[in-house]
Amino acid sequence: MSDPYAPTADDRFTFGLWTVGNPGADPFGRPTRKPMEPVHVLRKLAEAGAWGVNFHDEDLVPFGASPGEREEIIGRFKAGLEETGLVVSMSTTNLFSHPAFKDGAFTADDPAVRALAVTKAMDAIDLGASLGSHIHVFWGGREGCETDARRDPRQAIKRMRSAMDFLCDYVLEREHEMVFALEAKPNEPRGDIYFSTTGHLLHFITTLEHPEMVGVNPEVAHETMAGLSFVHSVAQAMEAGKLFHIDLNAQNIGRFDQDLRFGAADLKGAFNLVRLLEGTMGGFAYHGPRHFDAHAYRTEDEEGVWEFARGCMRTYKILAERARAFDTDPEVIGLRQEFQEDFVSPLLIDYSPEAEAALREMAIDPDALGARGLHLEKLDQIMTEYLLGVRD
Ligand code: GLT
Ligand code: MN
Ligand code: MN
Repeated sequence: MSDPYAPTADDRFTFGLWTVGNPGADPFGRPTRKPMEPVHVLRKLAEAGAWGVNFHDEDLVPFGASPGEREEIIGRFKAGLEETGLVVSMSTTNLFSHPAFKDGAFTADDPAVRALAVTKAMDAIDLGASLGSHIHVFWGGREGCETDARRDPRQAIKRMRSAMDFLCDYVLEREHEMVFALEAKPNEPRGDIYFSTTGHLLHFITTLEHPEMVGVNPEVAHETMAGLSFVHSVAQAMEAGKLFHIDLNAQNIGRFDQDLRFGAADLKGAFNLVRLLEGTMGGFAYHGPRHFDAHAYRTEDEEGVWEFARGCMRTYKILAERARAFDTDPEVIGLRQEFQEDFVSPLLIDYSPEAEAALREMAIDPDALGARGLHLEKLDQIMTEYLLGVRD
């Protein structure tokens, strides 16, 4: 029998060149793995069953490459895409590595830095578009500070807004079919990063000139670093029609940005996330790329990297299968349906004196409501047993 967990193109699994290509350096130690050629990454990703690939401008074309080198690199990469059938599902701009961006890119106080950042972003957008990307991510890793002594954070917000407005107009002018997905993180590498959570970004987007062109790219690790429920952040983004992209990985609360293999921590959180994305929980599913923004442990050699990549996809598919089983279990359906007879929502659509009167007339006994058991212990235990594989 064929492996039911083998990834297919329909799963839309993607990896960044910087994820599987991560050489294992950390602030205290040098790389433990050799850099990988982008075309080699394409071949190995295709072999593992991924659907797409993502990159920062600099993952592909090193900063400062000559026009000739640039053309040669892009040509080779294009040939690699054709050979493997992988799509470019997302592109992004590296606005954090170069020392020029040490105090921010779009939000920097120095106007020359802001000009450089916007120009670099336009070039990265063009590069992505030329290779088929329809989503451009902005992760403002350096958009923050260690001290608020100089920059008024309101100024930073305004600068970010004008950069986004400018770049949306640029995309429209160039007639690229492209949207933006903004990615939040509370800290690291800056002491504090502006727009620290997905919720902050969801509001910010409503203040843009082209809010329809801009959504979010929540990352498991980043929301978890803030001590928040990733599932709830993603749900809010979906409900707002703003989940344009997602960065899947794993993270323990209170740690540095771990970017662990999907499912390597908080399996229950991952399970509920997959229920949400796959729509087994109810409501609509997410149809965008399922991107693993994670990397292999620093202890691994290249074989370990591909083990890691296969693990991300396999765990997602196992969780999706478990999610379908859980959400179609008659006992689960019964327990979840307890409040199906909803006699209040229709009254709450619009205020009217009649609706008010109807609400006031209901003979509701608060003590009876308070005393009743809600069977969530039972439901949660069933969920645990599905996750542990002892219930089908
Ligand atoms: C960087 C960061 C990721 C972002 C990437 C996109 S850059 O690797 O840690 O979370 O998604 O810019
Ligand atoms: Mn990310
Ligand atoms: Mn991360």
